[in-house]
Amino acid sequence: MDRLSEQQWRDFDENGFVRLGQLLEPESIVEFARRADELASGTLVNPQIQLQLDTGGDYDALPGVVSQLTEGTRLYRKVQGLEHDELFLPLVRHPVFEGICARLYGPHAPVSLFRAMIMNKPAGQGTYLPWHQDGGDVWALDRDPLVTVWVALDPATRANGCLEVIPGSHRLGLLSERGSTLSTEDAERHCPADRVLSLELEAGHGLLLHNWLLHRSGINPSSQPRRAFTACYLDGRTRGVLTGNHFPVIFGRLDPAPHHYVRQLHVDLAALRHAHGTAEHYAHDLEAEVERLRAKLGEAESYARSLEQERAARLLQDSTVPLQASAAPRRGWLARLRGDGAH
Ligand SMILES: O=C(O)CCC(=O)C(=O)O
Repeated sequence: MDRLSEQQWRDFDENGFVRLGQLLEPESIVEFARRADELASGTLVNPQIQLQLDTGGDYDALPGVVSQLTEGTRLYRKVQGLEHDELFLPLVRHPVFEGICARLYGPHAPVSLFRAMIMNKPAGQGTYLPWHQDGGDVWALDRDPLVTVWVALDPATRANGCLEVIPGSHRLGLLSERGSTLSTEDAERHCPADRVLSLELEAGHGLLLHNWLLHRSGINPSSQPRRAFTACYLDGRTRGVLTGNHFPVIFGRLDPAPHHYVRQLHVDLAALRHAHGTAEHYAHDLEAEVERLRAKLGEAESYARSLEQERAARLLQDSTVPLQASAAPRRGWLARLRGDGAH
């Protein structure tokens, strides 16, 4: 696993970004840039890739991502989903990026990919990207992503819309819960002109960016496109809050078995289901018993009424009929009530 030097890590901690030096050979740069253009222009079709058109300036006018642009166009802003492209996948898995993720998320943490894309500023066009941070509620994740890499596929210069950053601004944390684009007040307060640093970069060179670093980029009035590969890596346990799903794991392995806490919940649920079944059964038995006793009570009441009538009739007749004569039916009823007689 390739490693950054301790000095690079100190610079990253201090500034929120660090230069990674040359990561790509000239031949690979040409291949990657060509591939991005082919995917955007439709020469190469991959249904798992998403594309976004450049606006020529206005960030608020950006269209959504689509799977196809006008055939042959070079006026694209984004090619996204590059983990699904066989040429780009090895770049997504670059050993330098693996070492960075191991240092930031821990050597045993699985690491997943939020997105891998080409950000393009077409020659003579480009879309402004206002001051922002890469995190917050708009990202709809259950934990904050920390790390993004950015690799120039063309020389990135002030003239063609290179990245601009406020060094050290990652130490502010996320400026709003919502995240992403800064409010006008925050941009005025934290991004004064004298603190803005343009990160010019040679083609094939890379940057490591903390996701909370305040950054932006401008348009590209030059005659050359400004294409860059960028990838944001997540702690592999991260889930999207809208889907509950994990993201594709790039480094390490995410144990597919549920967490032991979730397993225990399943055990508890099974025990509760069993107890619920037993209680329901017992309740049915009790209800049946109540019905049986109600029926007996009805019988007893009607027998009591018949005795009352008999007594009243006897009184009327002033009869001397011996008591034993009416005992037999009573014994029969008592036997039924106890349940020891024939029904
Ligand atoms: O490439 C650019 O101009 C901006 C990229 C960016 O802001 C990002 O990847 O978060």
